[in-house]
Amino acid sequence: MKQYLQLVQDILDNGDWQDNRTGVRTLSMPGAMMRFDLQQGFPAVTTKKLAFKSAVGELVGFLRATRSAADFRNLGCKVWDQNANDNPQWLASPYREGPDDLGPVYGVQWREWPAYKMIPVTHEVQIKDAESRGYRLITVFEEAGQRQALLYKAVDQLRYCLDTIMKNPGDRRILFHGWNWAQLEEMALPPCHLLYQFLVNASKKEISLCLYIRSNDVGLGTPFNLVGGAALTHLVGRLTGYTPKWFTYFIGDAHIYENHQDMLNEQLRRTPLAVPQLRLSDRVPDFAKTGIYQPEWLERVEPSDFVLEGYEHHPPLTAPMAV
Ligand code: UFP
Repeated sequence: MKQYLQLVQDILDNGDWQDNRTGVRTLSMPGAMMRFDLQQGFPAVTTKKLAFKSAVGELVGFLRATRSAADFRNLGCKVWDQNANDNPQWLASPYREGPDDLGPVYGVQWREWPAYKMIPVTHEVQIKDAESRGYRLITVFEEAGQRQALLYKAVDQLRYCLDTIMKNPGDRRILFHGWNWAQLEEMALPPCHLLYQFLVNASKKEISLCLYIRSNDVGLGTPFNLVGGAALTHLVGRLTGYTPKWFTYFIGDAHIYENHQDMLNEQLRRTPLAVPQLRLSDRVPDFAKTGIYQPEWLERVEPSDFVLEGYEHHPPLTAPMAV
């Protein structure tokens, strides 16, 4: 994890002070990138104790399209509690449906992105085409003197990615997105890690992931988000028969909160330890061995199916999360 420590050092040395909505200033760097070879091991920080179980619990919650902090807690992940129940802006939001509600965050977008089409009723061929793609006619109404058909479907973007990896691995459009303009204000937190693109090398039987994260808390968020992205690459690789290779991680606003500096300076004084390995339990079907495609394991997988082997770390360090 030298790359992580280099990024921390770079922001501490070259970042600029920025004010932001949380009231806690950050040292910020506009744009950063790290690339990990997953065949060399799993990108786990070793200069403090990583909240691995919590991070894979969050991933499993996303895979199940959960919108409740209670569901995340039941999966072993408490990081959503404050966003659901402590942020005054969200507490006052007309979209919050009660305690623990987060709105249609990440997972909902990944698995159930709400897609609408408005087509003039005279364009029958287009309406038929939309219906053949799974859109359902919701209503017909009058708009600017023309009768319009409104059609809807919930898009399972992630399932679409897996299906495409199986059918057309050379495709350069295997991606899913979290930034849904129509629903941003309905979410406790607009998505940070928001664009995931899978890239397959069919001859080497390798799968890679490019992940774009618009805003990243480098002290607390980055180690956590690296786990989610790398673990997802392993899972998708297992279900489609490819070995994980490159995990490239792009950050828009890479920042260190003022009150995280002591923790990070302590980490910089520590020597990184051996890189651990991720093992997925044998329960999760390996397409390369069975030849049977079982995408329903996206929902069936449990946090305990992700095992970090050979993980050695320095003593735990904590710092407050900005909400
Ligand atoms: N943040 C992360 N990773 C996440 C997540 C949030 O680093 O997965 F959900 C951090 C980034 C930022 C804050 O410090 O939370 C979000 O605030 P904003 O929406 O103002 O960027």
